[in-house]
Amino acid sequence: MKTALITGVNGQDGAYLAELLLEKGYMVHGIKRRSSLINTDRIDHLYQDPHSKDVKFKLHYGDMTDSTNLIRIIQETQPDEIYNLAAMSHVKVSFDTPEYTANADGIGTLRILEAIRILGLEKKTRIYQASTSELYGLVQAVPQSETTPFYPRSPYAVAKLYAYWITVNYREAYKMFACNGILFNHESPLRGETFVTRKITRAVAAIALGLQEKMFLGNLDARRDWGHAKDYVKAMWLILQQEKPEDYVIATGITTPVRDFVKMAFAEVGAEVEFKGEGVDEKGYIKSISNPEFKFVVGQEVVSVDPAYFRPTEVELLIGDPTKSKTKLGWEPEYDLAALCKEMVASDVEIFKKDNTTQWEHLVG
Ligand code: NDP
Ligand code: GDR
Repeated sequence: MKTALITGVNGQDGAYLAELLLEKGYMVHGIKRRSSLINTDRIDHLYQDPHSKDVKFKLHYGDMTDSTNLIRIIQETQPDEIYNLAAMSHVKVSFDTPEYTANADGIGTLRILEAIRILGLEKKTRIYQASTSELYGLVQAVPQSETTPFYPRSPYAVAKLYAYWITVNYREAYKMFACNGILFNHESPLRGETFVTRKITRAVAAIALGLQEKMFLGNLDARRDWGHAKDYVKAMWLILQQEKPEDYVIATGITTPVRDFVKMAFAEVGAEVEFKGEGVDEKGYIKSISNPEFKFVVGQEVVSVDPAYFRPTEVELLIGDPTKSKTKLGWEPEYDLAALCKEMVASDVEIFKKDNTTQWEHLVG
């Protein structure tokens, strides 16, 4: 039986990955930082009573900013594979907390790599680093592949650039099996509420049920290559099962503007949206309704632009080239954007039918 350690186990990807590795028969250890309220909703279905025999899923308190804690957990768990998913992962928020982001996302990765060296686990433990399409930032060339130059555009992306290169450096310097997965945006019903797809699907559900009048968004022109997190955690696992440690782009190869995702999400609840105006004056209106179950009104203004959501420096266009992962890993996504959007809207409609609180909708993100 293999042992895996997942940092950020209660995040979107951590939850899907823990489920996948448990299905594969792994002993799974997860690192979770202390919070004032228990925030394990995404992994509650995987919970195993630590008092029972044969526990296969165990949580440990830890933090990416605490080296001694990470060394102790790695020493205790002796993992065959570490998936380093923990990070302050919100690009806009990284402009507000740049130093913390550098510490957790950049130096945090170094702490894991150094822990492996200190404990003499270079030959035993394989490491997956959660790298990101945000590294490409200001467009140099499209589609973006493993050889496209980086030009990060946020404190988050700059921190992740350090993490990317320190992973490559430790692989070369100490012959460690350390790999970067350069993952493009991936979403799911478990996506954090302040990332744009989930913000949209939640707002569509709340508006459809008459709990909210409209949503405020930032840059509607930004284009992203969106996939499903469930498909992307399979790629993480495949990357660590190869003979040689290498870096891989994981993407769908299709890019879509934020504005079109808004239209797709409204279409799921039978509302056609049209956009009128330009720049900060652009708005989305209900043009027609085909499902009387929901509370839309033709002509209702359902989307406004709020510049508070603009980023000081933006990443306008991401479109990945997954050729290497498809040919070398044999990776193939099961979901397309339409199926992803459908699942997210349906999930949020169900959530709001049970619990109709939307009070923090406009706070951040
Ligand atoms: P989430 O934001 O959903 O999860 C991040 C996890 O990291 C949470 O469990 C969070 O804990 C934890 N965390 C944050 N800071 C610390 C810290 N200092 N110490 C310990 N744990 C911490 O992100 P995703 O699951 O979406 O992404 C996983 C990783 O992949 C991240 O590194 C992200 O940057 C990267 N990535 C994500 C992509 C995406 O589209 N989803 C694309 C490319 C890369 P808490 O719940 O307490 O906040
Ligand atoms: P991103 O994801 O920054 O790509 O980072 P996000 O969903 O936050 O933004 C995508 C694009 O949508 C635009 N946008 C808005 N974004 C948010 N959050 N809120 C809004 O109201 C809004 N309006 C428009 C953004 O400007 C942007 O262009 C995600 C994270 O998961 C990172 O951790 C990961 O590394 C990258 O994806 C790949």
